[in-house]
Amino acid sequence: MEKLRLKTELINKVRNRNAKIAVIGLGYVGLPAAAVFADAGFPVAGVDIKNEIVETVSQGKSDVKEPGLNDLLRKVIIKGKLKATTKTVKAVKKADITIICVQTPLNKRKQPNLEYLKKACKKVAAGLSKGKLVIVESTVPPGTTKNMVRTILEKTSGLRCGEDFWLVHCPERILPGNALKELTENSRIIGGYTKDSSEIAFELYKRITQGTLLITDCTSAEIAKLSENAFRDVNIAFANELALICEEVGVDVQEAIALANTHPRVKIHSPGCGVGGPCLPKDPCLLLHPVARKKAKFGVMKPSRELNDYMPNHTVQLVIQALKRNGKAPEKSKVALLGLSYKGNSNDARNSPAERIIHGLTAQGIEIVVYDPLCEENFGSAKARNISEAVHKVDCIVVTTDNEMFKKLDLKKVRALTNDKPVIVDGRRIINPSEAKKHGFYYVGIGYFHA
Ligand code: SAJ
Repeated sequence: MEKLRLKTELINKVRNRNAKIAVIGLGYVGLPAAAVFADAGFPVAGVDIKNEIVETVSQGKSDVKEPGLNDLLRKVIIKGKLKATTKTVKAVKKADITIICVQTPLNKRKQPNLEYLKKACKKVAAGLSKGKLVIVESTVPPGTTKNMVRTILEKTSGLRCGEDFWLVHCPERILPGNALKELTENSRIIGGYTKDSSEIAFELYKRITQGTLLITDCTSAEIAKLSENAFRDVNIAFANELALICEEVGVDVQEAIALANTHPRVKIHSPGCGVGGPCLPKDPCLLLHPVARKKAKFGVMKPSRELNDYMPNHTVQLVIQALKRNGKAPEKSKVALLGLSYKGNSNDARNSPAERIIHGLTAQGIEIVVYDPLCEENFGSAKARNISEAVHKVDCIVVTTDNEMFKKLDLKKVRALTNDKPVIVDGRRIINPSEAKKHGFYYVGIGYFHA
């Protein structure tokens, strides 16, 4: 009876938007989530162990570069709906609902490092009391919520999951760079440890998103989340393998994929010079974690990951071959690399293929100048202030992201600034090969390599 009373109480608080929320981890996932819940009217405590983050957020600012996020933060901080703090246990004690959004990176051996999550869970458990809901939004290996998270919460608090408190895995699904829109529009998967857990979380997420709310159990939610990114990674690997085949047989992979994609049930992704970011390179490894010792049977996701990981090296090889074919010694050549972020039109340099390409080219003694007006990173290379400065007296231009501005390069103007016999290595296939050739470039692209 008490359980039902506590559940009804919490649901009513959620419906009245006065359920207090603590969001643990104010990074790329937690901070936009905290701001959106606060904007929906909930009193939110944003918790981070880093003082600098708490200070910045308290001033209504953030280092997480998401369009619209600073404006929203300012609004909810001024309204008093969002307060940032370093005190996890205190914030959890006051909260009715705690949402864990800490990072779950890979270690050097590409195994999940769950230390941040464990520490967060211990602190959450120390502040836990009856009638509360704990939500894990962090991306985790299958089984983590119902095993590791539940066990830590129960052991440290002495409470029983599903009886005294509720537990849900509600994976984040936001596209970095479009977080606010996706948080309020995307469908969400609600993986409850019990039916009651899902019911309460359903009421909560209904208040921030117009998307459909899909109810399941914790582990199905974990697998679904991981498979979204693993599917994308495998699909891109397939496109990359096609690109390598096309380079061998002298076919343009872009044309081949466009033709194949006219079939109503085919949707091949785009090949490229690498797959970066915080999610795609990591999530297949988390998904494979439970079967890590049975490697032989699982031969799709791991080789796909390896192929995608190889693409920056392949791009380096294309640059070297193209320079040599044009009578240029790599160690005496200068390359302009356009695009530093991990994907186009983004300022985010996490796991960027550009970094590996820069290191590979530098190792060959190639001089590099980088250019990306959207991204602050330079990966240790000289950085040009504009495109003219970038391509001045270079032997080769390597395109690493599909930024809108790189698609509109004035090839005639660029050609007038480069050295003789210039090369373009198009890592994103955004430059028209005929146009490039017309303006006197030797054009090489992923999936378009002519010996
Ligand atoms: N890429 C390709 N070819 C493609 C598509 C992408 O080479 O056809 C490359 C991009 O250049 C980039 C990398 O893949 O380097 C990843 O970019 P992305 O746009 O696929 O995705 P992310 O990492 O920014 O965000 C993904 C999204 N997942 C899916 O679209 C299935 C997002 O919705 C997730 O919320 C996010 O991961 C996450 O946080 O898990």
